[in-house]
Amino acid sequence: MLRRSHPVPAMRAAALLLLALGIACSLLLPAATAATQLPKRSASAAASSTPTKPKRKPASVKTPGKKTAKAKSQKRHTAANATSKPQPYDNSSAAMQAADAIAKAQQLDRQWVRSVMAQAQMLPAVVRAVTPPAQPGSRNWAAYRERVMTPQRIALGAGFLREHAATLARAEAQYGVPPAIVAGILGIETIYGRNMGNFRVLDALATLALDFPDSHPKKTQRQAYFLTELEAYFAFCHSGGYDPLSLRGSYAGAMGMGQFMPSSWLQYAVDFDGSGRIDLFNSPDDAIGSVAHYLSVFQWKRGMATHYPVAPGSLPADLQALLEPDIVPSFSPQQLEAKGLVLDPAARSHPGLLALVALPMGDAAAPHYVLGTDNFFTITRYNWSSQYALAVIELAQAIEAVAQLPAQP
Ligand SMILES: [Ca+2]
Repeated sequence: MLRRSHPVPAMRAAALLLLALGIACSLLLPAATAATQLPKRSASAAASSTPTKPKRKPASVKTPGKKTAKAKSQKRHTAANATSKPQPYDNSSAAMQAADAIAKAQQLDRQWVRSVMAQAQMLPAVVRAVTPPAQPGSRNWAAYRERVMTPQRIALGAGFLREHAATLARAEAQYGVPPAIVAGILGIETIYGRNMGNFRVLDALATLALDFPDSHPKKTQRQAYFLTELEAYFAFCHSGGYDPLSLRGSYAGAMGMGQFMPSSWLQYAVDFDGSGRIDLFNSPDDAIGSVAHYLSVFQWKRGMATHYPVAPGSLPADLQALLEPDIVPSFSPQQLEAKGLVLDPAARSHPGLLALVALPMGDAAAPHYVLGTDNFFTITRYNWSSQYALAVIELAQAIEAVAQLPAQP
């Protein structure tokens, strides 16, 4: 699902070349970032609220130039948004212009791209999925946690840890990411590959690239992002030998066990089972290696804690300065103490900067706070949400605890 992003202050902003996209990060740049306005998107199939997958920024896609017929077809499609039936793009000049731009940018056969685009459909369900609710609810960490931390997800995760222990250990040795964190991400995203999404990826991306809802406050940015993902999708299918008409994923076009967007698949996925091909749909090994590689690229630090608890009574009266950097680790333990926060011994000796992360608990209760480390921030590069990151971490802890119990016969 599309998630809301945290406004990451520009201070530490540095690298993700996200430019126009909405969600994705781009070239392996480290994370600091310009996330300010970029939402992360991710559209996880299984998680319920927000995650989107990481992604990099795509090479530029040409915006279709001519506008005459385009305006007409856009009008037609906009009208179609109100209907509940899929609308084919075969007579859409905007779709054909996008196809031509994609073919040119990726040096693909123009007729092939056009013929595929002509078979794409505008899906009203996808438009609805990204349309802001008339009455936005307030975020509630407790409710989100309850929704994703189900006994089934924990039990299946313990089984996943055991079954793939060797591969997870190999990924940790190579990339430094603990097995349970990798499993936690796959668990939140798709329940370990059990729910990878059932939208045709072509339709989802075409819909978001061509018919993104006008009511979304970041429509321009998001639509541009999805156009780049649509372009990446064609490149991905062409280079990987996939039929663009057959792949299925989330409503945002995220694919496979780890819900990688096309650009992320192209950039960060790895062949971890040595088959000679990257298959995030059917190869748990490739999914494990790819998730660990992604986190590694985004600066996962081997052996570092993800966060430290914050006792309710340990907060100073004035939190403004502490919360200003949001989830970007910006304060040393000593600086936090100087600002009035009471740290436990582990946090006090943390070798790096920390962020005071507030997780809203709805309108009625005070937020839940944790001190996030650089590794907490890295998890949010997978999906730009502190709720998502803490859910991954807590699921990881839970499945690790269950996996260590004697195996059931
Ligand atoms: Ca493989």
